[in-house]
Amino acid sequence: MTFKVALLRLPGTYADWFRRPILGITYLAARLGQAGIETRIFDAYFHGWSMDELEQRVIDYGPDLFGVTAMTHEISRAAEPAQKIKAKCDVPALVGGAHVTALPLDTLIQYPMFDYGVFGEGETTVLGLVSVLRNGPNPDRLSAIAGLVYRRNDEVFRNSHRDFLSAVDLDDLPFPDFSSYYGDNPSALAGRHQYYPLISSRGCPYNCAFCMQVLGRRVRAWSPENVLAEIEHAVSKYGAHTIDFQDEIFLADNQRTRRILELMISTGLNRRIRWRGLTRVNMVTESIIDLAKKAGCHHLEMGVESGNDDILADIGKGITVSQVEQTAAIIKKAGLELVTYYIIGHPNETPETARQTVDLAVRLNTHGIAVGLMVRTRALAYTIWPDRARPGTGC
Ligand code: B12
Repeated sequence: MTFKVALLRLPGTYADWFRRPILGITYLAARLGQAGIETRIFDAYFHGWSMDELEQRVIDYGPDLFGVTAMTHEISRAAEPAQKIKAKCDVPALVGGAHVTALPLDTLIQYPMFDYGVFGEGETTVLGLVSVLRNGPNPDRLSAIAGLVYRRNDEVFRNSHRDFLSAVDLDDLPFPDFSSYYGDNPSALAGRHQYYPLISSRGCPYNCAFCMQVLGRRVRAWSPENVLAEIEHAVSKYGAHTIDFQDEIFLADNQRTRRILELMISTGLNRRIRWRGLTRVNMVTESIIDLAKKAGCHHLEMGVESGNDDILADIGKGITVSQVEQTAAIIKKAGLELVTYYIIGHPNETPETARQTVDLAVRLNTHGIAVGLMVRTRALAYTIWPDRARPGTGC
């Protein structure tokens, strides 16, 4: 029996800020497709569709199950297509991503149009759900799917947390499926401002108070060989010339990163592609920057968060202003573009500390900056991650 799944991303809230695919649903599409389940991504943000257009396209596709990806700032808007599509197609609605991961039970209680929610990594959970739904939603079988929250007779149930995929599991995953974005166009990513998003590890070992760790604190990484194979795939399938590493921390002076960079150099990949990615102030050395540059790096981004050492200590960032200045100097001296991120509105922030942050940004004079405004909610991410000492929901 055929079973069709639609995966949705909502229209953007800020015009054209980031019209690029997102990895979460492309991994789900790849995993479902590998299991022979017809899956299509409907990314309204990427295609510039309105909410009405998104809903109509999904209704025309006629899925047996549809799922929406949502961060916290998107969750209330995610309810709208869920309600409308259900009314037309009478099929179950699923929600996944950062918000339901932070608040699995609350999300389903607050948004009754969702029948199911997936918290944490979704690949195995969604496959389990589809295999149950194909034969009718048997409550006993649903309760056995780790990482699932579901509704039965007006009650909401949350199953146990699913273990994160191991490094071996990651290497077994198919490459993300971008076919709903690029079809088979071999020059889809050949345009000047295009790049291929690639994640080479999941998780972050740090414990910054403002950050939500959707993918946990234990870092699990694809093998360097697999990372190189994915880059070759991006080049041959879509004509990619720039790789955007979306790991929470990609560039660090450690053995695995060095191996990836050395492979890029020894295979000559560094002459065919360039790459950009995130790093961390305390993980940069001159030697890793030299190697990164040789391996084709042209642009790095890093979180600075504040220009005040007491605030940096309070938020558990584990860096100081003087370290920030040293690291920025190393990266800029190597001739790489550097973008720095800041937050205004930390707990205990005063006009004076905010001013110190502005002054630091001016002093560093980086290629670009991004400034987040702290928003506090009642949500506590540590309700799910028992190893988390401090609460946070993301900035
Ligand atoms: C790369 C990235 C970006 C990129 C790309 C955006 C994107 N949406 O991918 C950029 C730089 C543009 C970005 C921007 C923003 N981001 Co951002 N970003 C990330 C980052 C570092 C990695 C995301 C990623 O690719 N993960 C890899 C994939 C494989 O994992 P995943 O997305 O979590 O998906 C898995 C599961 O969540 C689940 N899943 C996801 N969707 C669905 C859907 C269904 C139906 C199902 C079943 C399962 C499922 O299954 C997936 C596979 O296992 C995360 C940090 C993190 N670790 O999550 C922050 C993060 C997601 N971003 C965050 C925020 C706040 C933002 C901004 C709002 C910041 C701002 N103030 O402007 C903007 C929003 C832009 C927008 N409108 O899309 C927060 C979200 C917090 C929250 N509670 O919602 C995070 C968690 C950062 C943080 N630690 O605080 N971001």
